[in-house]
Amino acid sequence: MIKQELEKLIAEKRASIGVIGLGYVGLPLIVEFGLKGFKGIGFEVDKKKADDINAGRSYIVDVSDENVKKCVDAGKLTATTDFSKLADCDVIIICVPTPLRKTKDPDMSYIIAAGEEIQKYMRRGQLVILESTTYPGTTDEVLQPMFEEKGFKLDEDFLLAFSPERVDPGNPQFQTHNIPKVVGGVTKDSTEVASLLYGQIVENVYSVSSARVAEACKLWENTFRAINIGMANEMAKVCNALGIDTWEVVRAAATKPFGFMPFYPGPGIGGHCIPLDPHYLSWKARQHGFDSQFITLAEQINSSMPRYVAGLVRDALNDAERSVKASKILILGVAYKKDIDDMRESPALSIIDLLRSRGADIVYHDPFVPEVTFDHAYTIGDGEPLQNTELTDELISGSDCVIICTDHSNVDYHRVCELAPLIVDTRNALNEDIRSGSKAKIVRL
Ligand code: SAJ
Repeated sequence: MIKQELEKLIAEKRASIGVIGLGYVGLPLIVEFGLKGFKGIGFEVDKKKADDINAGRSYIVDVSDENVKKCVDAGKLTATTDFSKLADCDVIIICVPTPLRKTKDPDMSYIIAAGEEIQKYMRRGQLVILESTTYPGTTDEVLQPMFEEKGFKLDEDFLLAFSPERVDPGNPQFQTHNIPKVVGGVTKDSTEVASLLYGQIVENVYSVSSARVAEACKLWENTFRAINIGMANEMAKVCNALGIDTWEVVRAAATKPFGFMPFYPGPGIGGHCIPLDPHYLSWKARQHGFDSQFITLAEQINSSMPRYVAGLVRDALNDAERSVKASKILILGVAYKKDIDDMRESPALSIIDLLRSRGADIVYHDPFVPEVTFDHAYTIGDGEPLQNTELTDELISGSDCVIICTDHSNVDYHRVCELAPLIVDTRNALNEDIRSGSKAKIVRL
């Protein structure tokens, strides 16, 4: 049985770690192993990424060049596009994207491609772990047969587990080493060896009884967020209809020291996790004849927010006896959440598209985002790319409406309030102190 062999290699830090996919999950992971003395081989389809890493350069915000260089110089990290080197790895961890198709069905092509590469070079004695967020059953229904059809037997020739990634890019408090790691093997041996492995780099490993439990755990975490954000967005619509300050209500509710967790309304939800992950769960549930209504409803509410915001803008301009058509609109902040540069599924894309389609003249300012393109998969949006515009006094005062889509910290909102005639604030960026001194008419979610 290979369990003992792998346990010895791991305990003695002689296990070589292969990571397929060196993005915001894979790169921090392989560097963490390298810093702890394990030899890592990173597998990428993007040669530029591999070259950057071998040159000691990081392209991921949470990973320093210094740490990449330290691992490379110590011979603990090489990156390659040559997947035949998978045969040299005792452990192989898959960290590839799991996007949705246009039909909102899971796109398993990246996981299958990684599995096929592993299958091609598999040898006796390897532990394979999937980290990519996916529906419960992927590890044992998709990956396990790929390896068994080559004649490899689980527990005798290979081990197989799932461990959800919990990377929160840019989070200063929680990094790889101090985020509890859930680990579930397809077999008991797989769980135990995978848990031993992660225990080398993570302070708290939480083992569960199967890969499916671990897969479902991750989806529960992120579906929880999507549904609660959906509730916050619906509460915003109700509060607006009742003339109640939404943000004051949720701040008051958050004083409850138990049984409540604040979520906040916004212009919609963006990112590569929350808008997508719940659909992996609902898709799998549908395969078993179950329609997960909460996920569907949350998605309907969250994806209605860009149109709701465009309606607030239309009504506010109308009150100023202006039409959306030919209005000069400045979008302040376009990234999908504050203080990052990530545009994936950003609701700002939909808001820009909706207003541009009604003839508005749109410019944006976002200190993190030099250019906005409309080739994103799941948001409304097409048309010409936009370039970041400098936030001058003239730009603000010359706008008919300023929409705060993302509340980046490094914007002077006092100045915006002094100069703008009309502001639609979708993020409560303008607190009471700023609002009190404002000459602008301010509309809030
Ligand atoms: N959002 C709201 N209201 C909220 C919270 C978020 O409108 O109360 C919006 C954000 O503006 C954004 C979207 O939802 O557009 C997603 O925001 P998020 O805070 O969930 O951030 P993400 O997408 O970076 O989610 C990641 C996830 N991490 C992993 O999957 C490993 C998520 O599980 C984390 O909880 C989240 O980071 C986090 O807490 O930062």
